[in-house]
Amino acid sequence: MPVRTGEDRFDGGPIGRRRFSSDLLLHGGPERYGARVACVFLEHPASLEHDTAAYRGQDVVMHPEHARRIVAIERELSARDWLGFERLQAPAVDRSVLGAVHPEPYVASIERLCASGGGYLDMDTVVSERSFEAALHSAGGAVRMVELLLDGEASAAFSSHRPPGHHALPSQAMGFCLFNNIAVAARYALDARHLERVMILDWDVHHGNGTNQIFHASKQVLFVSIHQSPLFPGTGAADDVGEGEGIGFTVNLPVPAGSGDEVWVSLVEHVVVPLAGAFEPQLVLISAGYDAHRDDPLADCSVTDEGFAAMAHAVAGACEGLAAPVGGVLEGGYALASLGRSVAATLQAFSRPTGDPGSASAPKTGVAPIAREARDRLAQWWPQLGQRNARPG
Ligand code: Q9C
Ligand code: ZN
Repeated sequence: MPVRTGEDRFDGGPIGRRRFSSDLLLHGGPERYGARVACVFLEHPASLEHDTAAYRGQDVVMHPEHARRIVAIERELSARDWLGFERLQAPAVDRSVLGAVHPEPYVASIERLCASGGGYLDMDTVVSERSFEAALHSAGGAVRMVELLLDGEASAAFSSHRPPGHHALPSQAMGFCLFNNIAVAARYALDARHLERVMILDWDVHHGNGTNQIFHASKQVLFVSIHQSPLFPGTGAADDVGEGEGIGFTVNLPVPAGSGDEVWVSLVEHVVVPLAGAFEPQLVLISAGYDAHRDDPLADCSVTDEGFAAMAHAVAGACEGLAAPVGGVLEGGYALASLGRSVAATLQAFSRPTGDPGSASAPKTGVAPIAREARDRLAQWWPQLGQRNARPG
């Protein structure tokens, strides 16, 4: 993979929020798409070496979370000239940064299992010899992305790695996830970079139980998850709203099987975006899974490529209004062609947050009943979402 290291691109240190590296602009960044923003795509070849296939005698049993997912994404982006994104190679995560979420004995246990040739961590979650290396770069990509966003080197970015992360608990792998990449990155933003408010939107079709648990008692992280219910992992009921001083800062938005763009985009436009306006995050991270796609084999929602584009546009537009950088971290998504197209739609929205020149970023959907119910429910903590303040739609 012809990628450059981060080190040889970004050596100038912090140059201020919402300012952009002249180096990136000089080298033909996305300003030719109309927006004066630098956008970065993080990748690492180790993502291709995390082998999840099971070998049963002569037969190879395919696992849905396989390396061709990354290939499919990069093939689609390559065909679109990377949509003006700068490609950077992700470093391995710093062990002490990882340690802020995952205790060292857990990290060491994953390292040992991989070194011994690999094995199963649960029925779904399997590692090979190179999986530990892949996982270090998957977390490292999310952390490097946050560094670039907070240093003003990029206003939007996407970390495209595997294994995914949002099901991982501090000391337990699950649901194809080893380390909770987005939680490690958010923790880094709070602890090392002293941010006070980070918003995480999880639009993977499965509930992000790991992230939900890690920030359950925190009011510094507003965690919002839209997920099919009932479905794996079974958590994420609407009445799980956080605990202690974190009450109201966990927002679960379960949707029934069959939900499509109407429901998903309406929830983003009429619940997630107003929540962002009320919380005023300094950084927005998206657990960007694409398994709510209508073509996905693991779930039963029917979001289209256009639906993912609309969700990304709504979030990116809100971030622009709040002067908050936005970063996507790849989670699930198992229909290869649809995954590639939907990631491309996300990147396109990130690079042009207000859409084509001249077009407004007004909501594209009305307030679906499920979004109305969520607003009513959330108004006790977020009065801006109450009836009195509802826009007609
Ligand atoms: N054992 C992600 O999308 N399926 N993970 C469990 C019953 C697990 C999905 C089926 C699905 C995990 C990152
Ligand atoms: Zn998923």
